[in-house]
Amino acid sequence: MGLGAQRVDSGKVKGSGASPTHQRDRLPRVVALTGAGISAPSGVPTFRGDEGLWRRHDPRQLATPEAFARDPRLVWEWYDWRRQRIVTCEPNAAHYTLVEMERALPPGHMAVITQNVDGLHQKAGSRNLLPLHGDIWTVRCVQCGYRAEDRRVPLPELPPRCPRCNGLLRPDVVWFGEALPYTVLNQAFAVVQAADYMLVIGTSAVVQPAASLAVVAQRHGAQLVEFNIEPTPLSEIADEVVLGSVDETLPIWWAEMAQRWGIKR
Ligand code: BJW
Ligand code: ZN
Repeated sequence: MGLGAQRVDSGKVKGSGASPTHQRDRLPRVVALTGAGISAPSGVPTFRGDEGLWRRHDPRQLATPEAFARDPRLVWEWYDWRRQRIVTCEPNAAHYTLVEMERALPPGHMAVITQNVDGLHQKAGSRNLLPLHGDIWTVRCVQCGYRAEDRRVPLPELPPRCPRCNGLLRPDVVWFGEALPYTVLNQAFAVVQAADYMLVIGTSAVVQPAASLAVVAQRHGAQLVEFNIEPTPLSEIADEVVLGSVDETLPIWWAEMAQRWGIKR
């Protein structure tokens, strides 16, 4: 999804003085921060852990601007392989639960901040979405800035070339040492500061600045709820840790909360 299509409302509900006649507006503001673990049940490889991509591949050789400058073809072979893995993957119950939450809560009360580049939140139908690390299905020219969606798998030529200036195209993702998209990151900080619930879903919470969003949310009064198959550095400060595969745990958590908040599903 292009940034222009994003609809992010960061207004606060806490202490907003909502009229009792507007019951829906009194429902909490929820933000989800998602990582590779939410897409694991869909068959998308994670980065860290026993089965993770970094077990077999050195991130410095593949996910840095220096690596791309050194060997663009090698970097593209890795991304082309990942695109071939992801293209057949479908969103799972966790992605769809976040869509259901967005539809059930008042407009602007639900946002998804994702570190994932796989496009599964978009495919599931999340609309209020902030992709922090870019999109594996978009290419960008390192020379002239040309940017376009490209869903061809496999790509016919590696590395692909810019149709405008014949410069090198790169995946439009954020590598280590690169700044996150400024507007998206600012919007992310705004929504977490307004959140009543911060759901941290399927991330090892070691990559910055994404992981710090959870801490900021909690400092601004949000309940921090973590969903993961194992503890992370955030678990110690989380208000609740829900262990288990997120495609199973998130739908259950949401069913309980929807009942508590009087939401008909
Ligand atoms: C399940 C599950 C199931 C599995 N159910 N759960 C020292 C200290 C602090 C920061 C730094 C530092 N040294 C360097 C930095 C900065 C660096 C950083 O954070 N490094 C740390 C690793 C140390 N950060 C950056 O460089 C960022 N940029 C930056 O800081 O810029 C500054 C700047 C400012 C101004 C100008 C210039 C620069 C950029 C970070 C970019 C990260 N990029 C990647 C690649 C994206 C493209 C691609 O996909 O190829 O993003 S790396 C990779 O990690 C990817 C992910 O989005 C990201 C996070 O990973 P994630 O999603 O958490 O996945 P995993 O695999 O780690 O975890 C999966 C989890 O799921 C696990 O916990 C499982 O248990 C769980 N799980 N199955 C529930 N079924
Ligand atoms: Zn170009």
